Amino acid sequence: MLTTKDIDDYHKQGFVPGRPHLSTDEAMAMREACIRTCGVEHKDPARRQASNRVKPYLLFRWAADLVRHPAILDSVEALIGPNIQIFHTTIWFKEPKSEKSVPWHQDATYFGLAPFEHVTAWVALTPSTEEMGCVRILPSSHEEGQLPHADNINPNLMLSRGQTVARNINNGDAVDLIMAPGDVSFHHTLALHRSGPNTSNEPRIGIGFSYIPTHVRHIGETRLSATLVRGVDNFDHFDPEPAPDGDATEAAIAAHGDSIARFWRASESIPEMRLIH
Ligand SMILES: O=C(O)CCC(=O)C(=O)O
Repeated sequence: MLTTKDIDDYHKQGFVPGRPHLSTDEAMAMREACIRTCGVEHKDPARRQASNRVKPYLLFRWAADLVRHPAILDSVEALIGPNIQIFHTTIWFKEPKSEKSVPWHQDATYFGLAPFEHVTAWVALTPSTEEMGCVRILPSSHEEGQLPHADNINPNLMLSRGQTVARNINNGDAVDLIMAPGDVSFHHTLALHRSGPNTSNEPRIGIGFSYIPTHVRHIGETRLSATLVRGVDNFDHFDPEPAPDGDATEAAIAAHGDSIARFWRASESIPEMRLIH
């Protein structure tokens, strides 16, 4: 799926723009399943993210299949090697005419992972254009290392405290990742990115899959869980997670609840991770 140039560009620029990975029919089916199961938020007032939009691959069969999609994993393997775990997942759901946006940030700020080898695969289930608030990325920003972030309280920012990188960014230097349904883009965990409001009459839905090589570990004291999706795990840094045996079955709800509770516990013990992403 990725060319040699794409792989070189990922290492030099910190991202690969959208490339087709799912057929139109697959993207349509995934979009319908996503709206059916996650269109309505299951909101815990104490949390910013609706629980069904975090790690849905533990709750719903469609998401479990999507994180294991062979074409996506082939591209991830080309970027981070053959032994791959999925560590986290967020559904980025922007309603039509939504003011919601995401400020400039680095994913690494929120995860507490070392070394910095995590890649986010962003899967478009709808078109994602500038008008719809597509992801915008700053080339080569991953080479600056972990940067400090500051809070910016604003309910329309999709990160919990609107945490924004404490650095001026010239928007003119950034690149819009314009995507069609079924396209997947890839960004490095230190790449600075943001997204604007959805000014269109259509929803904009993308899912960020956080993949890590099995040697990457979590630096906090809480033992977290992850799912091996390709290769072997010779490190045992995470507890294995069960794949859902159906949609939101009792067992799936229990496994999902356990995984996200650990993630939230960890996020409270590491200052950066309090700002769950
Ligand atoms: O989908 C968006 O608008 C933001 C995505 C994002 O920040 C991410 O995938 O890390």
